[in-house]
Amino acid sequence: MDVKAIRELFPILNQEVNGHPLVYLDSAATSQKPLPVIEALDEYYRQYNSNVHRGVHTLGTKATDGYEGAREKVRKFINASSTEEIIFTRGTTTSINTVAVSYGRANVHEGDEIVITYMEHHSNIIPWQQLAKQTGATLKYIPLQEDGTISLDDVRNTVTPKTKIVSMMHVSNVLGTINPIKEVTKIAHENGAIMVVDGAQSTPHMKVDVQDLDCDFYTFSGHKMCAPTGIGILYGKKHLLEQMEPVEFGGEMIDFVGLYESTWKELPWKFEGGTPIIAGAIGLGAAIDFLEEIGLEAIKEHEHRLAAYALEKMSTIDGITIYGPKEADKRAGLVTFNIADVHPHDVATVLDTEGIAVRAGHHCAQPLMKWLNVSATARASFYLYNSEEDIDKLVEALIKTKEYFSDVF
Ligand code: 7TS
Repeated sequence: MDVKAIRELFPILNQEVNGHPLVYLDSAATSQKPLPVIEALDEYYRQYNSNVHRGVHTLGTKATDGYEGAREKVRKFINASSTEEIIFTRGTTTSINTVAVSYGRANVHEGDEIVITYMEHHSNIIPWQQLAKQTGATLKYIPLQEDGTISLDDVRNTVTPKTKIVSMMHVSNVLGTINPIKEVTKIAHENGAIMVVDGAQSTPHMKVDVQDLDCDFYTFSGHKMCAPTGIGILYGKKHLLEQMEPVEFGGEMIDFVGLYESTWKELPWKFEGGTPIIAGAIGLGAAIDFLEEIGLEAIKEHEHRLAAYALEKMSTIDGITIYGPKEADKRAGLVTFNIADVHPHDVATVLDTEGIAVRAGHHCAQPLMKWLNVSATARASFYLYNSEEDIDKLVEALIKTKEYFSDVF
């Protein structure tokens, strides 16, 4: 992969921050956007901005083709069997909430169980807490191994015939752990439960095949994979989506409206109430074209190399604690860490003065922070535009940070 050529396509990276060339290591929060995506949005707004599914005029037809064309690109991208299974949402959070509200309230009852893990993002915890409260179901957690992975034995011990829903992240935004979704799905199905996957941190970085995984729902966000904010995907198996009620009611999602009764459009539109996220979907389509042209395998390989390099270099820093699996092949392209006696917010602030952007905080995973016995951590996350040089700069700045704080205190 030619990182230098790729970087040229991301205009935002070509700038100085606080007098230093920007080193962007916060792609797990949101990725930067390449020219083909920026240009697709520009072209849409300059040349064919229009509402979809209604007008017969030329711009409306073009916008509808762009919007529905993007749905087909998403279908192929995750290998769903039909575009009826691809619902445009605002992002992972909205997608998981849609499943919890629509599937959950209809199928989960008192005495049933919902199973998640200790490593989940708040977006994959709170919708299930709410569902458990509303239905009288029990929320159960699959424990973590010492190294921040899960064991299939623990999955088998936690999931029971009472379990109706298992929901799990594919890749952890804190530990970098890659979870064995295919195997967990099998265990969920053997117990009569459905499998929901939070794919926010997987789809940007690796090939995902929903038919191979056999999961029932798969959710992800466009903004972490080079697309604009405000667009995401809910994939669901057709036979489940067909049974489910819409969550939002209004324009666009209806077939017939009477004074007291209405009927819904067929899939996938019954879940897309209101004027949809047209520009966002077109931008997501352009992002998928861009990622596929480079190749998800090449991106995964590149990030794997960066993670291995970062783990090796960063572990030489005196007083550093790195969280998650120690072996690079068990994890994705991010490294979460703490430096002894320096608060992660101070680490991130000092790094920012060197032009290096990392995230500090609880990363929307407070139960995981509790499990790690910390209140916060710092995190460097990589994407296709990062290089070994970025990691060298990070390590150099971390050593400086440590020295600065040991001089001050
Ligand atoms: N699930 C995981 C695993 C995530 O990492 C995130 C966002 C979400 C769900 C929510 O995605 P959204 O697009 O609906 O907001 N994670 C992060 C992060 O790690 N830092 O900032 C956002």
